[in-house]
Amino acid sequence: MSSPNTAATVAQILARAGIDRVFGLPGGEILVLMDELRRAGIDFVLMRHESNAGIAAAVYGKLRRQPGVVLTTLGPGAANLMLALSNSYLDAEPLLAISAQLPDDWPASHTHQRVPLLEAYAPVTKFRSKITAENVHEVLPRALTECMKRPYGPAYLTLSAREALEFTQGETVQAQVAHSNTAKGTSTRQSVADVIEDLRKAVRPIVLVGLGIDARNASRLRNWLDRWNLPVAVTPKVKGIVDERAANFVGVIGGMAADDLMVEGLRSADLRIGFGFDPVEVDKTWHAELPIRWVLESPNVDNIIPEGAMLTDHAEFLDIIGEQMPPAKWGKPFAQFQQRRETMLHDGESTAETMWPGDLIKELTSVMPPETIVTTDVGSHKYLFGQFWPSQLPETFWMSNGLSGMSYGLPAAIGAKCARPNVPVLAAVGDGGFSMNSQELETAKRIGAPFITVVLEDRSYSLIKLSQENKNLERYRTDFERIDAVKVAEACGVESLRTARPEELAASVSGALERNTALVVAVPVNYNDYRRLF
Ligand SMILES: Cc1ncc(C[n+]2csc(CCOP(=O)(O)OP(=O)(O)O)c2C)c(N)n1
Repeated sequence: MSSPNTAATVAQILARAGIDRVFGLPGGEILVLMDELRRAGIDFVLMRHESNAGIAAAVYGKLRRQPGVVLTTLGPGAANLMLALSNSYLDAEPLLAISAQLPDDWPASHTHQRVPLLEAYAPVTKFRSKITAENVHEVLPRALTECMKRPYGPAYLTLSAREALEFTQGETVQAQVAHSNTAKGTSTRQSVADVIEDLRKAVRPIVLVGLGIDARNASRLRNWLDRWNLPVAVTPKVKGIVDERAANFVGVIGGMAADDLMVEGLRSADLRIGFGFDPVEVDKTWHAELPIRWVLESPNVDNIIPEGAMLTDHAEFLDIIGEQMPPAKWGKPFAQFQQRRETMLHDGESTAETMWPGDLIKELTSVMPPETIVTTDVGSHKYLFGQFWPSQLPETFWMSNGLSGMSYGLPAAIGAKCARPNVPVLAAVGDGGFSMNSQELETAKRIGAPFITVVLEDRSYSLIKLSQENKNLERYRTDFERIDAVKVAEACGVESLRTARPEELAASVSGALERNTALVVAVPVNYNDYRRLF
């Protein structure tokens, strides 16, 4: 049997690593690889923009506990990956991006579409390399492995159309893509003893859970926190790791709605345990000013290990501590904060023209089951959902909060629906963000990935408009005319309606869930209402 070409070898390695879908947008230089993927049984999810393809792939991958893979052409297609790679880097989502590139021996005068891709993406990737016939067996498995090393993140590879046709030597080995933790620092028993000692002395302790926790440790974590009745706060990206309806849940930290209240609460604590807590999600500086007892199992994003951090295996830690008796009783030291947080959501009402954001959350939670995966875009609506969506289950809430990049919500919903076809998916997006990539509704329809999109319409980049006002700046160039989301959805073949009536929102979403169809609901909101929540 003749040896396979490099493109075929890439496809085989990916297939053996369990990759069944690659997201992307083609160009002439990747057609051979696309064809080899097809032959290897890997579906190519054709999208409308490479950035969206990268976001969808990363969410798909993380939910499947493997790297998501995005494939683009060279030059412009590759250049469109910056946002997705940066998001993967700062939001710890495993993403392998592969782009075409000009062959090395192309004459120097051939500058058409020549961009120094490997150099350009070096600062935002954990590993990058050119793929050749000689190195494919080494660099592709390595790239897959790097994506899954905690903190998860991106790897970037290029393959020229010429190299794709070169024949490879050697046997295709199974790439090892299981996730890996960093080696332990402190002994687990010692870490547990130290934390118990801290807690013995604490009157107002709080556990801050963040991006560095593995979702598979959710039940261990809940067992410990609930049995000991320990107050807990989470960052948006791990919403659902604890049940947010539980009595010991204090709130969401990391720049969401009610953030001043949350920071006041954190300042009033006498012990803050940073359990997998990663400040990449925090846009303020309290994490550097207040003492934190860090219990991490891997470095934080960008390989940062905070001073004095314990590096310890979380599962082992939780198994040991979960069996001990609590060293003290704390009651509900943050009750006042919990009460104030709760009240905020009821501090307004819908009118005939606009829906009060609190009603929006209330109606959607009343009809969407707990296993619903929620994705948000970036803006005021993200603050709303980040703080007030009552997540109950791990891995059911997705937002860009390290990069905080607009245009995340819709493609993230596509990735989530592909990974979990049997659970409802809700994308909550602003009208600004929606206009960045609403064309992907057609993608979702075409590939059979129906989800609910709620577009919060305020005809403005409201978060930025509020910021202008807070800075006493003139309101300048932050408003826009409406692009009718209902018509956009229709144009993509998706059912849609506009309503400011809470009951109509609930009824339409509930109907779409029953029929398992995609739905876009445009909900007019008043940007001023957000003031009462921030
Ligand atoms: C790609 C990108 N561009 C710009 C920003 C800055 N930004 C943050 S929020 C925001 C406004 C978003 O507006 P919209 O999508 O309508 O949501 P809203 O704030 O109205 O809820 C902007 C422009 C960003 N975070 N990401």
